[in-house]
Amino acid sequence: MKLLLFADLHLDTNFDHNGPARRKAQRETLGRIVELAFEEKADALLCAGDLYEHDRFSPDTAAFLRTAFDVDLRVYLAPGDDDWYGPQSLYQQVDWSPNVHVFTEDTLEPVDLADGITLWGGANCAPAPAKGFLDGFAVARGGVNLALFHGPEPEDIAITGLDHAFLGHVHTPSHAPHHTYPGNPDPLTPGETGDRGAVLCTVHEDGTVSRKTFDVSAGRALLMPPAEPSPVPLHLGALADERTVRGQFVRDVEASSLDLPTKARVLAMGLRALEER
Ligand SMILES: [Mn+2]
Repeated sequence: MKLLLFADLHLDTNFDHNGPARRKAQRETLGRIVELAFEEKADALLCAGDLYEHDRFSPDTAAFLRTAFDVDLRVYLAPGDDDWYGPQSLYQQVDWSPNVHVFTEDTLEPVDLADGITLWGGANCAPAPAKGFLDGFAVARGGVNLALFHGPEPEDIAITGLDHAFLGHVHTPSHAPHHTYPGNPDPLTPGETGDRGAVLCTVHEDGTVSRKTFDVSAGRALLMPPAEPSPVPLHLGALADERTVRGQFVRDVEASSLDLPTKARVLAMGLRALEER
């Protein structure tokens, strides 16, 4: 069975700069995630919380999410501490399509993913620090047991009888034998690089999981303000001596029969184009 996991998208979050463009890009990232699930023929899509931010979401976001998840694919959503489940939450306001399952209890509840494969999911039900879902939890079923929730790294997953936990909350990706944090797919703060994104998790019959991370970020390019194009160097003599494509270009233009103003224009445009390759 193949499950596509993501977490911590934080739709509608506040950014220091480029806010509107980056919030738009976050939506595009979700679109890419849903597309990827189809491309990779995933059996279900899992979100381990912090899908959006409760304090900032707009009615438009609710409509966007309803449409984004209205697809021919099972979708499981486990509310986190920033998108906690409660009477006022987006999760309750949306009339989800029947393929979407929102976990609503603050203890882990089982759903059948397939014959012999159970997914235990839970919700953060208060705007409090994410809770420890595994405290006192023990699996009461045979077969392969998986979990989906939002919280700090559990100390010992195997002791609960779970084979693997799909998690959100820790934004740095972590792929351990019994748990997976995919990390936030779109950078929220500078320096969030590395192997983060949506993680395709293949669940084997013995309960082990193999993983492949896909970069789905639409917002990364917007993280830094675009660099100013550098001015064209004036010392063409030094450039013409370079044993580079740029040097050859300068020598060819200088040796051509173009008039001086045209040469200058061609050099300026060509050097800029070469620099931007
Ligand atoms: Mn988060």
